[in-house]
Amino acid sequence: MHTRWTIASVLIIIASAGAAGRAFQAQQAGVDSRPPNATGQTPAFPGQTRAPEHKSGVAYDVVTAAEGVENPWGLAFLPSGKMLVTERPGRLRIVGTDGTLSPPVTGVPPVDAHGQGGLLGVALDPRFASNSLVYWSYAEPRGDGQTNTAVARGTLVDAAAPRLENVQVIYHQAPSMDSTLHYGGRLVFGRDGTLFLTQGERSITPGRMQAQQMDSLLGKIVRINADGSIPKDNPFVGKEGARPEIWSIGHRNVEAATLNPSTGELWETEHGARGGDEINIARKGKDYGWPTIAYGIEYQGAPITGGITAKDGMEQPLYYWDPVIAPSGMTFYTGDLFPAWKGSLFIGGLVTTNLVRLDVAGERVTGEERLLTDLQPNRERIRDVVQGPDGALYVLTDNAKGRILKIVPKK
Ligand SMILES: [Ca+2]
Repeated sequence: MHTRWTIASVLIIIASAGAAGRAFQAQQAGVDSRPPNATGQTPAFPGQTRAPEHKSGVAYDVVTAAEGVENPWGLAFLPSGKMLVTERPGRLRIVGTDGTLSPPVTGVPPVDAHGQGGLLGVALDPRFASNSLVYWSYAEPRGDGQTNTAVARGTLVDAAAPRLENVQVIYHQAPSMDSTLHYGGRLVFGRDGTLFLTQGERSITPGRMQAQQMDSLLGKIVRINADGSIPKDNPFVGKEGARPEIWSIGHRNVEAATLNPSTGELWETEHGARGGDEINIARKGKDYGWPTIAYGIEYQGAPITGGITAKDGMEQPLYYWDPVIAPSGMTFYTGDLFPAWKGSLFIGGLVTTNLVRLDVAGERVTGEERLLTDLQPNRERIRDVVQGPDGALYVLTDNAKGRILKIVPKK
């Protein structure tokens, strides 16, 4: 039977081509015009990915606040204005306000610095001014190639030869795995003084499959008290077969987290595979889906698990990227130095070698901007971003000769 081309059908074809064109233009309006790695995936709601580009037009200078730090991973400001910085190979240093590096702080337990492992996140006790306690996360060697993420704390003595005293290991992820990948490692204190640790699932298949298992600490965000004991109001306390440290489940590899200054909730960003980096609000007892649901595809190109992006009982990311940024480090800007950035969410991009700025309205991302794009020629990956007490933004670059960059208003 011949198709009869009527005027009406031609008009329908022209109209639908116009709609496709407009959809393509809408995609082009995001900051990344490359096509997604996964074809045929649909966001769960409008604006879940590819927010429109919003150039804030803020003029800034980038100052090198310190250099010669080896693969810096985490940064915390001391009340003195000095910085505490971790170097992934296993050293903790104090950086003076003039940028001078202290000798390595002694007392740090051994770390396994292969692959993505080493000395990772760092945080000050909320009562640091009176107790001088600092906390750090790291890849813990367990023999026979087995490692796990761990958390230790100690009393910091900031002297000419700085040291940690009364060091205690307060948390070990279990089980240990023969993998050098996906340690997670951000430490964030909640408003109630409990300590969140973001983790990964160690990447290898046996670890990945445990992200949904309640008797495993892989692929979980955990919440502990500052002494390592378990908060009584954790969601799975007293539940048979579930680890009481668990706060939320179904995470792939979380290297960025911060408290939302308006709500006090824990916002986190996690790595996807090829496509599928996510922003989530990690809520008590919730399941963030990995590896059952995911955006993007496997590195080798196959669908992830069943190739589905949504399932009842599993949380949708509030935002995702495909292609990925490889997120590490995040902070909401609350300072006065950059009024136009107040409320923006800043996230470090490892693979994009730039700093991502997002406009956030409630629980939605409404605009995206890429800053520090001139780091690209030297492949300076951004590992962490922290707001300083002066309201400037401080950024760590992940190189053997890494830098601490300070972003200030243009003179
Ligand atoms: Ca997810």
